[in-house]
Amino acid sequence: MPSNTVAEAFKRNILIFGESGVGKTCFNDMFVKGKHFALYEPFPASDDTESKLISVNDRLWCLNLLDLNASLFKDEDSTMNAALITQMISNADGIVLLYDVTRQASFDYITWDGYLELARNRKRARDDGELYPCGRQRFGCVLVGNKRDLAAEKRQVAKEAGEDWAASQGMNFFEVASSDRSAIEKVMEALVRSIERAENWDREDIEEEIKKREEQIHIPVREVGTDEIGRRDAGESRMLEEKSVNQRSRVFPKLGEALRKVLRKRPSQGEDTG
Ligand SMILES: Nc1nc2c(ncn2[C@@H]2O[C@H](COP(=O)(O)OP(=O)(O)OP(=O)(O)O)[C@@H](O)[C@H]2O)c(=O)[nH]1
Ligand SMILES: [Mg+2]
Repeated sequence: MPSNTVAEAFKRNILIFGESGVGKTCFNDMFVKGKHFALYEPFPASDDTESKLISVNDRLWCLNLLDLNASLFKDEDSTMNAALITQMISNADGIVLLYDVTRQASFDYITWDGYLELARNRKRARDDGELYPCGRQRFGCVLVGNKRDLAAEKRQVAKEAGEDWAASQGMNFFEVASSDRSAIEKVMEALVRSIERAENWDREDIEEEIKKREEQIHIPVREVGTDEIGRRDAGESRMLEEKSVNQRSRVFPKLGEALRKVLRKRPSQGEDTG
């Protein structure tokens, strides 16, 4: 049964990532509020988020949108808070890479240095702590060329360039004008599908990792049981068993929590709508 209440909706964090002036705020506002060309807003504070419900594959998703100005990474005088940026990037379940079809530099940056910044910040979050206990966490991603309405006269980025790069990264590509709400909704639907795929791959990884570690932990117990147990007295073998239980509980809270987090958050494979 499809979810049909806000409480049942799958909540996901979406980051709109692109250089200054590519139209992130307009894109956001058109998707969330259906308003055309909102007022210019500078770099948002961390709580500057917008939510919107969207139905994809008979499920209701609650998308929490945040935008991040990729130009900040180029500005040496930027007062950006590195920890906040890392948090914004690492918390994103899906990312819209946005450029302006009338500005080649905005495409070059987002498909090269900007994209690398995303990878670097995801890595930093992994290395720093327990955010992704199982190694890596994928995110959904789409590439979007904005200001299509200006393309006839001012196009600098060939449509094929966008298509080719997106295909090389295995992501969907769109050209939109941020005045066209239905085009933006199609982008977000594709992003949700991309998030679903990423999450299913993550889930498979985590389950495999748990299985692998479980097998590793079992090996010494079995060896002790067959080869050595006869030579040890009962007290010693009990101690070995206790040691193995402790080992398991040391490993599993972390993995178990990761799996619980994924399962809590994500639709189960069995109920996948395909
Ligand atoms: N013609 C046209 N103009 C657009 C479109 N989207 C945005 N703009 C204009 O582009 C300018 C920048 O848009 P914003 O949404 O403020 O861009 P931004 O990416 O949020 O910029 P920063 O907040 O500086 O990072 C504004 O003047 C918008 O009106 C579009 O699809 N077509
Ligand atoms: Mg803006």
